[in-house]
Amino acid sequence: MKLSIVSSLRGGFYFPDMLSGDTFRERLASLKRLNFDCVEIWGKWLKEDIDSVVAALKAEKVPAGNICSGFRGNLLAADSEERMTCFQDFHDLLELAARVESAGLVFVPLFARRPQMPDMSPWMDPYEVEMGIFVDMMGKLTQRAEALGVKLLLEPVNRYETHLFNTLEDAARVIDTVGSDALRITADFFHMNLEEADIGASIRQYGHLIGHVHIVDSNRYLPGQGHTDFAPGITALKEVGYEGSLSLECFARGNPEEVLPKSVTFMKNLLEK
Ligand code: LER
Ligand code: MN
Repeated sequence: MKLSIVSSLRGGFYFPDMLSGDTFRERLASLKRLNFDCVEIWGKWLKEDIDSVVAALKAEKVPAGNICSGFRGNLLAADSEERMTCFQDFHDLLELAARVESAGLVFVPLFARRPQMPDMSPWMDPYEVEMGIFVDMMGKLTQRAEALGVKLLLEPVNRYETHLFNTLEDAARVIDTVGSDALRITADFFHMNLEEADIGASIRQYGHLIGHVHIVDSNRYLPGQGHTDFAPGITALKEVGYEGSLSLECFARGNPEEVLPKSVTFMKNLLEK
């Protein structure tokens, strides 16, 4: 397994950047000093900055593990203009994921606690409309991903962020419906901690579908700064032969320059056990 960390292109994203450096290239240099194996690139500004990103990755000899988000709006927005803009951004981001030679695009299809689509009962309720559109979109996008040799890495998130895919089982079910190897799961320990009954058991059950992992503690701080027992999850990932990356996507409690190296040691010890 490879240890990774999310970094942005122009500073800051969903979480504050923990790597020091004013530019992406400088942050890659910090990443190497901290013994990470690869980087997860936050997708915002990737289209605009692609040439300098490719140059920075090459100059620092840092592989791109994958890219995360960076699309406008929600893929399952009720407003068709927002939905289609987002869908087009997915096409672009898949190409960019291939350009940086990464595994693929990490994404959450909808941040909303209830369905956004109209109720078309008795034909379809809002949830069925959402799922119908999602499966249709995934059919088209997985064809593109297959041609490019990258994956769509669907991330189940907790119920307070989405009503749609909360567990690995939810994601596995739709992957089965779509039926493409280019659609895989991103398993995030923060969300699994809230939604899975037994993280180790879920990983063993759906491990063959896991394409990426976000590693973060119970309180969304760095691994080692909360109360998650990572051992059962890491052991299960080893058992299923997971070879992708574990990417830090979290906040730091304290000065990142001091606490980030401690978390890296914490993670490396867990992985070596
Ligand atoms: C959202 O909570 C999350 O975990 C991220 O990976 C969003 O892209
Ligand atoms: Mn995540």
